Amino acid sequence: MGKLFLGLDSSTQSLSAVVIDLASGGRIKEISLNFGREFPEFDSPSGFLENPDALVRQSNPLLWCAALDRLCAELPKYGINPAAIAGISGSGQQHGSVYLDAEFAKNGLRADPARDLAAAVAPRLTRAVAPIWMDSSTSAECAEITAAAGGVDRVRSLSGSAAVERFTGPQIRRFFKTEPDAYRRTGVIHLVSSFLASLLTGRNAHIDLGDGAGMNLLDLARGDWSQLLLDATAPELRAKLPLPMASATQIGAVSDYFVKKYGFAAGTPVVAWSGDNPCSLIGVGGWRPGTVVVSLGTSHTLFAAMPRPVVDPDGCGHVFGNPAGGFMSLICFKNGALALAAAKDECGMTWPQVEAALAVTPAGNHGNLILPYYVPEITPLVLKPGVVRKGTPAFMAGRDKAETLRAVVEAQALRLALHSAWMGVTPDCLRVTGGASVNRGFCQILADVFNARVERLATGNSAALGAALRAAQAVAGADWASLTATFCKPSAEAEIVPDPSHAEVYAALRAEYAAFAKSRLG
Ligand code: XUL
Repeated sequence: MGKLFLGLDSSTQSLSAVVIDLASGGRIKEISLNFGREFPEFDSPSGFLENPDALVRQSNPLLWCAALDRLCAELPKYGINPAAIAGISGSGQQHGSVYLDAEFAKNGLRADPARDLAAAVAPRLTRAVAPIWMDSSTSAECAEITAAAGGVDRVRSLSGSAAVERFTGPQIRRFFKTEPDAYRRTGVIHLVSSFLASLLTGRNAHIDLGDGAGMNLLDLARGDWSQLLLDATAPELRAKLPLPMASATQIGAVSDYFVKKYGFAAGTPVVAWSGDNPCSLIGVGGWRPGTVVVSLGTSHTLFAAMPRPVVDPDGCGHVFGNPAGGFMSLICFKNGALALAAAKDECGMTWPQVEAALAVTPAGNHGNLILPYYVPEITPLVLKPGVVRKGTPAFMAGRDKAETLRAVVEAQALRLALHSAWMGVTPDCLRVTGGASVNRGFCQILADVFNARVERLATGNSAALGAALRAAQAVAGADWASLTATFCKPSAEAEIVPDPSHAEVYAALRAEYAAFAKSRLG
């Protein structure tokens, strides 16, 4: 058997792959296809469809099919022989859902190698769009589910999260309410992760406990759907959901389509896909409690493996399954990469100029603060976007461009610290991953705000790496400790240490930022 394992990551803005070689301990390839650039025909520059309603965010699931085809076709171009791959797993943006008909539910996907995946999937969709994690349009459904299930404490203690707008259960309820006929025709509802896994195997894939916990439907303690939550969400829902399973489950082999069309070996095992945050937890080596991870991707998240589930009394944080067993806690902010890019564009800057702006402005930013809600926010819940400033007249007027950029980054770092207090972990080290982790100035601010060392890994794509490691663990029986010691070593040159004088400034600023946010948001 070969020793190559393929990890895929279908995120908001791209499909990426990481291939690892277990025999040599090397990560041999990283590939990424940006949806906006590579697939302009889907009109989704940032991976989702434009919508005049800022609360509605949906993607075209056929885009994800097209990307999977293209990526498999391109493997040889990157020196990867699909036939040498010994196992595959994957990661998907969390919470998004795909709606398919009774034929798909019964027989899975019969794709013709002479055509493409999108052609096979299109007639099976009962809903042309997939609501994604950026959607905030389901406040009414959250309230209805909460009331029907017996209150917020009940929902939170059962599922690990209060009912929240982007989670799959409230999204399913909205679909049932607005398109009852299409809901009735729906045979199976997949997460992005289980949908992509189903494409690979041609059979309906299980939903893993890591990603399944982001649906407001799973009874975390039992590892099964909660009948109370199913009933509170939509009728006959259990029959439309794949079974939840441990993340390490081998769910089948690659289908004939991938064998005939791309040359994968018949029988190549596919391991259940999970969510991008659970996969990142593995990909940065954070599988056991003790490591706190900050992911600076399209969303900004902070998460950590937890020995036992701890729920957020403020209702913003979540408990998901840890693919290595047990649980992980997480907070998520929607105003991540795209908000920083919006601030950069407003100031007419390039990324090197952003880095320079952070270098010339002082910690604490002369007291200039921003609430950076370029789009509706999740943590805390802000449904009406808007950027609120506090500070000097020049800053208030938007004339201080460098200060504006620093204010956005400081806000992004301060809110990570403030909203993770409920987890009860005081890290002396943060592992930082995701696209913006290459930005040294940003990581210095994180180190100073948390008064903790920042470690960075060689790959920004920890979700795809985590998926490859999960495939290796499940298929080859490799253990987590040695896998992560080999593949997730932080690079010593990339380490950033806190500056004690800056840490003092931020310790004082935390309370001021919290009070500013509270005064504006209630
Ligand atoms: C987590 C969340 C986001 C998405 C991004 O709850 O909504 O981090 O997983 O892909």
